[in-house]
Amino acid sequence: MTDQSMRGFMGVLEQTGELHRVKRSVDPRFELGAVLALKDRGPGLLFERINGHSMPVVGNLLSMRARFAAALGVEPSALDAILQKALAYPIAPVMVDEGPVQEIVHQEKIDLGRLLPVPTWFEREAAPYVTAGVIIAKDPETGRRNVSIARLRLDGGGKIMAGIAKNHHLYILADKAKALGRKLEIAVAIGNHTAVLLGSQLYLGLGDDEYDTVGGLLGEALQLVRCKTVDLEVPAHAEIVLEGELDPNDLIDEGPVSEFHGFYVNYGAGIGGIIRCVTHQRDAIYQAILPGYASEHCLLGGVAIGATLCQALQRMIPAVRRVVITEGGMGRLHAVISMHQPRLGEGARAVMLAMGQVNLLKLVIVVEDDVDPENAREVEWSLAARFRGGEDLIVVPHVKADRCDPVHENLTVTKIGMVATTRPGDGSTDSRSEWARAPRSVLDEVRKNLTEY
Ligand SMILES: Cc1cc2nc3c(=O)[nH]c(=O)nc-3n(C[C@H](O)[C@H](O)[C@H](O)COP(=O)(O)O)c2cc1C
Ligand SMILES: [Mn+2]
Repeated sequence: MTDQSMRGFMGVLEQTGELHRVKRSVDPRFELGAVLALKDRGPGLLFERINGHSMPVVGNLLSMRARFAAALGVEPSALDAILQKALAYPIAPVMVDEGPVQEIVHQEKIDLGRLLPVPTWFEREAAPYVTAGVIIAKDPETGRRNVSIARLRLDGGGKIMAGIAKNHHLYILADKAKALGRKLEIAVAIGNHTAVLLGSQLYLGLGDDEYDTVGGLLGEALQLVRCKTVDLEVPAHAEIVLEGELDPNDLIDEGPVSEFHGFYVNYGAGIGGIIRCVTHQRDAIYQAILPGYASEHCLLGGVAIGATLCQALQRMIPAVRRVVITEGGMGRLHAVISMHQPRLGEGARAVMLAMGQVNLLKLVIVVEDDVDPENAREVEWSLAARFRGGEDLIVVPHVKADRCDPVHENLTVTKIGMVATTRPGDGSTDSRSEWARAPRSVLDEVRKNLTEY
């Protein structure tokens, strides 16, 4: 059986020297976030002493692409493949009678700010935010489950507020509950296996249960336990679970909140709610994901969006090999698509399909599969070597934008495609796509003996 906990992965990182224990005491108000930001691409950080709390905090666990692969137990080069496999072969979760996440149960006088070391992140954010909380809810009409992250602000005692984008499934479920005159029960799992975090970020359809894809990623059924006070099921090996409800009639103005682009935004009203029960492991570790423009935040979205987009594109264009949602593009806004010997016009078609598929995307670069789409230098080389501005640039103004886009005007943006591929026939009309190299036989011989030079 696979280890379905977050702490199992922390053990793996500790062995490879990629988990650093911070012994110095740290304030959860601004200081902890500042350390995570200044050590953004460093090792995972386990803060053992948090002012005012006995529970430790771990952060920056997934701040590099290779760590996602390590967490899923595959080589970095196999990360795309395991995601594609999980999407193609989901595995339904399984109920178990008990799990470590329910070792300790709190149901009296819940004060989240006291129970949990939730960081306050940025100067203008008014209160602490839970950022790694995977929210489980059920569609009030169909009973189908949904699993996704939305940040939760702590508003005192058991009170919470969630700022959810209107196009996200969780918002749609809250809206359905509102129409039925009901509240929406939620459970929030904190401190999850990477498969659960990635599953929560996949762009599936409304009604598709993200837990099934989590099983696909794990290679086995995700183990769930029944919640104590709500009709929901949570990962048995999570560190912490909050149980409660969102009240879609309780709208609370959020004020400035950070987004993945690194700026503050004012989205207006969020949905209020209440947590009535908290369960956790006896020695629970609180997971914090640095919000704002931070590697882990960007990669979680980017890795998952890239996988679902790649699957969708390959169904329509078999020449598509990989899709990378870049970190410079905040893991949301820019994509590089690699294609194998695309036919004339096929790169442009991939650009249009990608933009249609993922609302957030506004720059799509198509390269050939002889370059590494993860390598920004090679992508730029492709632009310099293969892209002709006059013919290969696609500009589509006034397209509906996501509310998150940092430069949207009235919720529209200009979307851009750049097709940086060789054209069929290029090699025969002139020599510009013929590589200048030593004879093949010499190269092969030298490569064989490379260590001797
Ligand atoms: C760290 C982190 C924080 C996030 N916070 C929010 C949030 O506060 N509000 C929101 O709407 N989406 C947030 N997201 C994005 C959603 O989790 C993501 O788009 C998800 O796929 C939505 O799934 P759903 O449509 O099934 O609800 C966050 C993602 C990450 C990785
Ligand atoms: Mn969903």
